[in-house]
Amino acid sequence: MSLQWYPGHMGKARRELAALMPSQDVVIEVLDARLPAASSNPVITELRGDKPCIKVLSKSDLADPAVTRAWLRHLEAEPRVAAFAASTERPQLTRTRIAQLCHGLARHRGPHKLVRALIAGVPNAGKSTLINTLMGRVVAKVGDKPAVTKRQQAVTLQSGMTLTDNPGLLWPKIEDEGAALRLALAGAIPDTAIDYLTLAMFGARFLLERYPECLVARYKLAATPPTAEALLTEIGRRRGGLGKGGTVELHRAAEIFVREFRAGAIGPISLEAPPA
Ligand SMILES: Nc1nc2c(ncn2[C@@H]2O[C@H](COP(=O)(O)OP(=O)(O)OP(=O)(O)O)[C@@H](O)[C@H]2O)c(=O)[nH]1
Ligand SMILES: [Mg+2]
Repeated sequence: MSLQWYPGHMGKARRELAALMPSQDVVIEVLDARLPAASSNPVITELRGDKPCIKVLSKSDLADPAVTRAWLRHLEAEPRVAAFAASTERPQLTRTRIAQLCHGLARHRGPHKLVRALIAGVPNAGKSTLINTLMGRVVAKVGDKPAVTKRQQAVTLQSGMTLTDNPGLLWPKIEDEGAALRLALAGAIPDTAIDYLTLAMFGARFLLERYPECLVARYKLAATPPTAEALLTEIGRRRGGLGKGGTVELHRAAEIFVREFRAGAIGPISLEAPPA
């Protein structure tokens, strides 16, 4: 299975990003902390070239802290890359660290030059939220679905630094099935492009293997269910995923599971670990 979701505005967004890139000092690539590899966009890597980059692991409150620490070490080892785990729970820390990292990475511009940075990443990663956090007020529309931002938006921080928000960008064909499913499970691909049952079966299998204790606690299970289907059946029973006659409708249980995963209700979970 490969996944294709490349609406018209994304081709335009790619061209606008390419046009903006030469004038920028720093690229802030926003990755989803739960899936830093799958949410790393090869188009952005290519357009960036060897420009300095801050890889922001956003939504780190939703990810497994130990895995996030391992990702930070892994990403920091890349040349001209600084990495930072951000969460809306700690806005002041985000403002301070991003300012420090931008000035450190753009040192070559000289001490009195104002830094220009662009923010890019896959849809729904938290780019516009980051720009609002850095501005200290709402300047960009955010929303819990992909493709909320449809055009570039430049703002100037109090420090004089300029920041440009960009629409979420994917690439025309996501060949890696696991990566496509992780992106969709995290909400980077709209729910119309892939069905809940496929997503939930994938997510349930992964969680049963890696985070069974989170499932047992969240759904008050007596024991770890033996299969993904058994887990969804249990969730359906407990969360009102029942159809006529009281039988569990798996697709309803699947939607409940996907929504609870996205909201972080099952626990802080990472879908990917860095290579050993
Ligand atoms: N839990 C949590 N949610 C976050 C965080 N940052 C952003 N979000 C949520 O993630 C969703 C997407 O945020 P946006 O800032 O709109 O994402 P975006 O990358 O600009 O998305 P597009 O413009 O659609 O590409 C929103 O519901 C935010 O509230 C965070 O640190 N923690
Ligand atoms: Mg946005």
